[in-house]
Amino acid sequence: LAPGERLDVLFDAAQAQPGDTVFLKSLSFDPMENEGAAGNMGGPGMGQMMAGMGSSRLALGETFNVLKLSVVSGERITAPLPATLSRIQPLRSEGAAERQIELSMQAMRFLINGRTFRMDEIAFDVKQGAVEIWRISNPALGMPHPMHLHGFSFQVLERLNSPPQLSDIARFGKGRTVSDLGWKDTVLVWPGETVRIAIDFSHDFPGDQTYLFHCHNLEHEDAGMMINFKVRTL
Ligand SMILES: [Cu+2]
Repeated sequence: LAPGERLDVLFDAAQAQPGDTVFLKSLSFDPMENEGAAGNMGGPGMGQMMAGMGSSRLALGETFNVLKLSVVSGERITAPLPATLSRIQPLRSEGAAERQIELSMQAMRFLINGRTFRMDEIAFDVKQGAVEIWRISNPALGMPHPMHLHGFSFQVLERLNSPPQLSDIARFGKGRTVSDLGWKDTVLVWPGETVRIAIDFSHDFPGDQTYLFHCHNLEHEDAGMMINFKVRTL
C-alpha cells in the first residue's frame, strides 16, 4: 500500500488472549528508489536527497509497526463473514480512447507527460461522460509513484512489466494484486511498469470542470508531479 491508498482489513482476533499484544506490521520490501541512477544529476540520487529533506529516520522499505493492539478482555464476538463481499461491475471500456501518461524525472523535477505543474495550465481535455483508459508508464530508472486522481474513481485493468516483488503477489489476473481490485482513486506505479486504468468521466456538475491528477508522494507533487485537466461538456 502506497501513500494515499486504502484497504478494508478484517482482523480475526479469535486466537488472541487477554494480555497479548498484536502488531500490524509493514514488511520489508525493495523501495526501488534507484538512488544514484537518476541520469544527468550526478552525486547522490534524488531519493537520497529527498529523504534527507524529511525528518524520518526510517529507511525506505524497512520493516516497521503500523498499529499496536493491546488485547485487554476475553470477550468473544462471533460474526460470520458475508458469503459475498461487495461486487464491482467492470466499467465498459471496449473501444474507449486510450491516453498515454508518461512519468519521468529531470533536474530535480518530477514530470507528467513532460510537464511540471503550473496552476494556470491545462494538460488535456476529457469529454464529460466519456470512458477513457489511461496507460500510465514509469521508466525503469524511475521511482515508485502512487498516482492519485481527483473527482473520479477508477478501476485497474492491467499491470504490465511489473517488478518481481509485485508480480510474485499478482494473483488476480492481468498482473493485478489484491489492492487493485476495488474502486480506486490512487494506484501505485513501480519503476519499469505500465498500469492501465479505466475511468468514467460522468459527473453532475454544470459546465466545464477542472480536476487534478498527481503523485501522492508529497515530495514528488511538491517537485511538480501534478497536472490539471479539464472535463468539458462538449
Ligand atoms: Cu511520485
